[in-house]
Amino acid sequence: MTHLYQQHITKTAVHLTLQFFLLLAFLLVTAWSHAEPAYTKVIEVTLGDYRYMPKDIQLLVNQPVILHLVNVDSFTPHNFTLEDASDGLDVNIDIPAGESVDVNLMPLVTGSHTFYCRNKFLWMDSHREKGMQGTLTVAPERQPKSQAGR
Ligand SMILES: [Cu+2]
Repeated sequence: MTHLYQQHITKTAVHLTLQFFLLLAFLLVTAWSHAEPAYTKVIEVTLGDYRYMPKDIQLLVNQPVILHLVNVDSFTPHNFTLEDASDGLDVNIDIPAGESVDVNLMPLVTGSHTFYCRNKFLWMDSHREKGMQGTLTVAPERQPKSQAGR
């Protein structure tokens, strides 16, 4: 008898604890999703083995982003170059081996641009010739519903 009673108590306690954690999780998720619009989108790009990952980057016009460039190579320094000053995209930045650099971008015009690594070691092929380049595409802004008819 006593054994059954205790088991019942324990089960109730487990259920209450579970419900508490579910409620907590729900509140956290709700708070998180409401906080989302406040921060600038971060796009992580990995540099290593003469490649960018991803090699295709999609942006929206007039939407600021932070490119988080991570050089995962142990010894090879890399670079990220974009030459489109008129489009709000003018970058030439070195990322030392094993380090990361953040770049703020504000694309002003839609279009497609090539980015690449400027580095070259002695007589060897440049990193770009080894395949270290990619495409950054700026797509039209999503229209707010109130302006859809314009
Ligand atoms: Cu490189």
